[in-house]
Amino acid sequence: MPTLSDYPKIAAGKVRELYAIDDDHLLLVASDRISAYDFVLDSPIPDKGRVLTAMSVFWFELLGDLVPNHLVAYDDDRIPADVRGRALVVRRLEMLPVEAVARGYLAGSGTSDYNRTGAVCGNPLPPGLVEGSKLPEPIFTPATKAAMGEHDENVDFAAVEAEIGSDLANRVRELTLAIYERAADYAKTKGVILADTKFEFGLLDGQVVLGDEVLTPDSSRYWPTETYEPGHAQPSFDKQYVRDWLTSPESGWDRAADVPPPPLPAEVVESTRSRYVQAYEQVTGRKFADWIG
Ligand code: Q0N
Repeated sequence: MPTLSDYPKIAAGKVRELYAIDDDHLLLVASDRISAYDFVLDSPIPDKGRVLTAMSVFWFELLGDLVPNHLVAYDDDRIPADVRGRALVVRRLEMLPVEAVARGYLAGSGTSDYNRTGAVCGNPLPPGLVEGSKLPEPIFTPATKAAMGEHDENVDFAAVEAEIGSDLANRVRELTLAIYERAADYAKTKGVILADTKFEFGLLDGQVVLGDEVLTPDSSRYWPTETYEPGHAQPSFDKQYVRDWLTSPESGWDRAADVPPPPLPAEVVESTRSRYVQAYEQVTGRKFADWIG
């Protein structure tokens, strides 16, 4: 059995890491770390890495007939014991330098762009939309990956064409919208709105392949249908207890002062862990107890 230190680390994000197994294979490891208000918190959420990994696997399987993906194995001798259940063996791809975002609802930076320009990434939208509004149809809203600590920058389709060429740009847009439609339709049957989601694609043997994690709460906005109400920011399915506590007087944290947030109380950690498990079970219809690890 290998250990993680057998593999060179080739990339690290806020909460995930990527290691090289060999020329053709990488190990994508999800940690239990959680970010909120652009900080990585000191308190890990137990099982978060396993929940998000299980969710990615569910979606890779459901979408396999629509788009090829980089998943090779989730239970394999190449996976070190201490990351079993939260690590994937994936094919090494030539990643495209595009954050491929689909939005069916207006939220976050989409709302900001709309309020300034009436459009999001060059997609003109009708007047009168508000934070949380359902869009007339899903739109492709690409972004370019910013350096760590910076925010991704929304760009228009022409910028993607300039970056990767018109044919590839069209293929990425088509795949992004097709995957979003399939996933959003599925989530709707489970009582969940998939407001938006971000994909990363790469090339393998001239084919466009779906990479990264997919349709997790870290890469997507999932809203419970039950409490959906446009006109204000929707409560986050997974992180709302964390946000509410951090911004409550109880935490003693001054968000505006740009100091790191304090550690979370045990009950906030536990309720957040439970929300991740609930999100997994509600969206996938699978029991988290059946996941490996
Ligand atoms: C890859 N990323 C960005 C931090 C970076 N299958 C692949 N082949 C080659 N490169 C990548 C993948 C994938 N997935 C993806 N950087 C390189 C996303 N994160 C992943 C976690 O670590």
